[in-house]
Amino acid sequence: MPFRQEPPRLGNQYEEDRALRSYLKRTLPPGVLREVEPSLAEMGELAGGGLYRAQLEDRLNEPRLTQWDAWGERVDRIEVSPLWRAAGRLAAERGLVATAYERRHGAHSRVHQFALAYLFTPSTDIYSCPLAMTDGAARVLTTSGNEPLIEKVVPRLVSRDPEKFWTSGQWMTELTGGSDVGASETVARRDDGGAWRLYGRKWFTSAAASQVALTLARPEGNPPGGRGLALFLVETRDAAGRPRGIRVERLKDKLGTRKVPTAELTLDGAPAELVKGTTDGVRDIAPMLNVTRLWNGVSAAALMRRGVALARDYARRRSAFGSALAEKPLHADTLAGLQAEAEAALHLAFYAVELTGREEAGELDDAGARLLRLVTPLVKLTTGRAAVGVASEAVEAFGGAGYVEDTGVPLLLRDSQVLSIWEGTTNVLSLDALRTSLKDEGALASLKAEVERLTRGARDVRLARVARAAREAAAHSWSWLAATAGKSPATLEAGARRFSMTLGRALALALLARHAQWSLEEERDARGLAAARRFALGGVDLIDDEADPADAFALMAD
Ligand code: MFK
Repeated sequence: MPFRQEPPRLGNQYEEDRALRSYLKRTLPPGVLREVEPSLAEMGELAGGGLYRAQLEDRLNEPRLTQWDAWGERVDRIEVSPLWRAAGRLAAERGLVATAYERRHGAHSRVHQFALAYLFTPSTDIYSCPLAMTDGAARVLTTSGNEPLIEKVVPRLVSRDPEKFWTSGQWMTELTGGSDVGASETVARRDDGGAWRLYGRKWFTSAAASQVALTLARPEGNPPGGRGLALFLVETRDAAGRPRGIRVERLKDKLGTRKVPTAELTLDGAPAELVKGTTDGVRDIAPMLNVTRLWNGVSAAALMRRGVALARDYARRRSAFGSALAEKPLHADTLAGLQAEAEAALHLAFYAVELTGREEAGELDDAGARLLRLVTPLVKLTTGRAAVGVASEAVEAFGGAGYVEDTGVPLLLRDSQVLSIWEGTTNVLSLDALRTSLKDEGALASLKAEVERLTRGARDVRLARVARAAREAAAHSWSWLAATAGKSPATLEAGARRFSMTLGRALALALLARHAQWSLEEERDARGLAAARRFALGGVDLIDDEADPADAFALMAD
């Protein structure tokens, strides 16, 4: 018999995900878990079965832009791949956005929705992007007080009927700045009938096939900066499917997320409706950013999980030097490190999901809301960076096969790389977390208290070292900020990433410790303990009290 290498296989991605099931068992009341579990098991079956096969078959398909029809008419039609068309239908039917707004299970509805998203995401080539923005738009609109827009658009965004379901874009990025949104140059002008029209160039608009988009523009005469921008809703096409005052100049040729039709757009009199006031657009769109950052965190955890699931299965099917890779201590040790990072990301992202659900259900007090404001960028930046590292290791775990496109494995790395870039890069979010901590000492104090509370319950002696590491790292963030703030703005800014990453990893470790204790007691399972101990080994406290920004500038000099 010639040698034949079995490819990696996936089973039911819900049934096989011990960490997710254990988390849900601890978090959801038994009655809620019983009600939502069938939907998760079905999604898990699809994600490891039909959807995964469709994803592999769809590998070479990409979105297509047709700018002109045969008779010289500008049409700017965007067609997405077959997998994406199927994903759109499925997302509507399974309520990937709707679940959060129907609120059948009150605050727990967000946990249900994001558990579905976590299972759906790795098999649908970042269809989570339009869903994230749609969710963010629904959140902004429902709290906007703009009744006509709420009535017209929100039922579409939260529909379970694929024929009615609309997705929303989030057009923010311009040539002048992806991060510095206040530098936007798009202008809003009233036409003769008094309606708003937008003129400008949007440089990087994800999921450009959406039916509506939230975007920022500067009403003529407004001052520069974020305050001078206003938030608008654009309906992208007329009833015949023609673009409304919008030209799609080209689709972006990106490293990853290649199924996402990301476009450069020219707005040339695009009709738009003001969502709230004529100023403070950045502040008005911020709730959308917080929702999409949540999706980013859950997507990061989900892609990490997929990398580990494939690498773990492959390790059982691949032999080298006389035995299966899974039996090799060093290979097992490497994969265990990835599993610990994935479990940490799961707990961290879902912690923010839980707070969001409680906020929306009116169960969060002011201190909780301020804690969530700080936790959101921490979750996004910590999980986004970790996802890139885990994906790179997962690719390597396949040896040369992981570097070959038709295994489907390289996709993991390419798609993970975006998670630390869009919706705010690691550095921009680190600065956001730093600013929030300086502006609201109470938020940072709540976070430190949360780490202490979570670790206090971790009584098992084997968790003592872990709990101490989490508490000391959180306390170090606090003392570094107190010692540095007001002394040297450059030292403060240069240390923002180490400060934020330390807070993010300290919170993740505290959450792992709390879950490990519960799992030891309730499930008689020591794997949560192993995850916490292993995650701690990867380093938590990254702060350097001696760091001098002059060193960085010296290193960067010619
Ligand atoms: C897989 C799942 C993910 C899928 C989604 C993918 C789609 C990809 C689409 C995109 O990538 S869209 C582009 C995303 N772009 C960004 O995320 C921009 C990153 N830059 C920032 O976040 C900057 O920090 C920011 C633009 C907000 C800075 O702008 P400014 O003009 O200097 O604003 P400033 O002064 O910091 O904040 C203005 C107001 O908003 C302040 O409130 P006040 O007016 O009351 O003082 C802030 O407190 C408030 N604010 C800012 N960020 C907030 C916020 N409030 C709540 N939450 C936030 N996150």
